[in-house]
Amino acid sequence: MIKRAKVTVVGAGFVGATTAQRIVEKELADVVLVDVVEGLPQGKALDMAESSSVEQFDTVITGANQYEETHDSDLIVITAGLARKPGMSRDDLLYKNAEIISGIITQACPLSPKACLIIVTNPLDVMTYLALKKSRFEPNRVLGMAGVLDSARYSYFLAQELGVSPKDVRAMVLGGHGDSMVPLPNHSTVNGVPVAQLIRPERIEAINQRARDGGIEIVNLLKTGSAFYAPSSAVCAMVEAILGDTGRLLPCCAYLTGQYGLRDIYCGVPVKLGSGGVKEIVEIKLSPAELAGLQKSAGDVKENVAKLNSKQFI
Ligand code: TXD
Repeated sequence: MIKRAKVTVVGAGFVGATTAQRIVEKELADVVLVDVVEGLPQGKALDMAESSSVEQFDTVITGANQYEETHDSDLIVITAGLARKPGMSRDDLLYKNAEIISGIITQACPLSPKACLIIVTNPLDVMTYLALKKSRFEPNRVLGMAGVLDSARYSYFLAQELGVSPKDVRAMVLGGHGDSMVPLPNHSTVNGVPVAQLIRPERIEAINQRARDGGIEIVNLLKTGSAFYAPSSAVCAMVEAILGDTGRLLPCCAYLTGQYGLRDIYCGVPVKLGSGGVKEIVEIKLSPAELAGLQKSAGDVKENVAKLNSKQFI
């Protein structure tokens, strides 16, 4: 019998539960959904399982408050933590979520020593760095989700501007998952046609800014939480690429060892994803302004890493 892949999703909140739902409905893997709140992961898992005959999947989903059941996972997705409220920056979440991530890594990683980790919790890039240090896994197995989401938002806004199908838009956003993220109109196309040939520069700049503010736009609308439909789609795309060893080239938060002039830091860059996580960090040619934007964004991440260092988290 072929062994089915196993994914642990930590955090049964909006992002975690929706991610779990997408994974089981696509039959990518069996899922263990973990949360500290008693009954929450069990209830959501049972509810999803009860949809299986209607949705036609036979992947198994279970819920747990502890980690025993998660042993030998191929992939661990961490979405646990606090989400932003209006007026909160991603950095406001820093210390609280650092505590949560450290605890989860210490419990989950020894039980699944070969797993890949996908971190989703904000502030994303610094939480991914913390996960690397706490897990002591090889850097290619520890990555963060942000670029797929930021690029998906950017693609949607470009599609709306042009009145074309989002299916035809391929757009890329690099850098940290924060206000200094770097949309790349020069590497964004509509079925191969560069967007710069289709949209005036001032409009492109306005769309770039909307992409940078994409997260807060949703926070301000929802008022009590942050985005989860597009984020869970983005996580699921990464899970599918890793488990299926597809080699998809996606922007992910990856550990840099000199690429783009950056070292010992996590930042959003294009990577080839497959079994074992990051197969290759792809260095694309950036304009001096784009490269400066990427380096500034990585500098912001470094500042947060330094804050965690000063409080002995790392
Ligand atoms: O692009 C991205 N990376 C992001 C990141 C896109 C969207 C959301 N992003 C961040 O994900 C967001 O800022 C938060 O830091 C996380 C989770 O967002 P979500 O919207 O799912 O938050 P919820 O609904 O509050 O869910 C969090 C759950 C909740 O059920 C808690 O009980 C649980 O996390 N939690 C824990 N589970 C397990 N273990 C521990 N220690 C724990 N602490 C809280």
